Amino acid sequence: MLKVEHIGIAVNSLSVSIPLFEKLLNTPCYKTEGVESEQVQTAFFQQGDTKIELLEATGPGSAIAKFLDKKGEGMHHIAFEVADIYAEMKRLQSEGFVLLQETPKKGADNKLICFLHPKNTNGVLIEICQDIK
Ligand code: CMX
Repeated sequence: MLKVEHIGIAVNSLSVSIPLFEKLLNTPCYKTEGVESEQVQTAFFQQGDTKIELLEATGPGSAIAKFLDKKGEGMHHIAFEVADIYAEMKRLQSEGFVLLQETPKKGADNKLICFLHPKNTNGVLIEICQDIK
């Protein structure tokens, strides 16, 4: 793993949380982007070498909607940047981690992504991601 690429935070409303995080981090939101396949709308903040991603559900089938229903707003996942997502998925699988995708899928911010099931990672949802070149 190269670094923490971003930390994902589930929120009820981006229109409330974007100004909140702009004040908190003292930096503007540099991008909002919808990911239709995940039924989420995202907002990004650069913070040094890493990012904060706010996630709002856009449909009841969204993993974020389910998370908010069950746990409420809060930290949703940690994403690690990797150099070769295919090699890293193979390595993690061989170490016994449960991958939630068989092949990487397209995520927000021009990334290929794959999630690991939180049951096998001490209750923390982990994403690995790689820039699409
Ligand atoms: N962090 C930690 N635990 C989580 C979690 C999260 N983000 N989301 C769910 N869980 C836990 C649940 O609390 C539950 O635990 P218990 O069995 O102890 O109750 C368990 O995982 C199963 O969860 P569930 O509510 O029954 O939900 P599902 O099994 O339907 O889905 C998960 C859970 C992680 C497999 C699913 O949310 C998923 O596939 N996530 C990956 C995709 C995703 O999160 N997309 C949104 C972000 C997209 C983006 O960043 O662009």
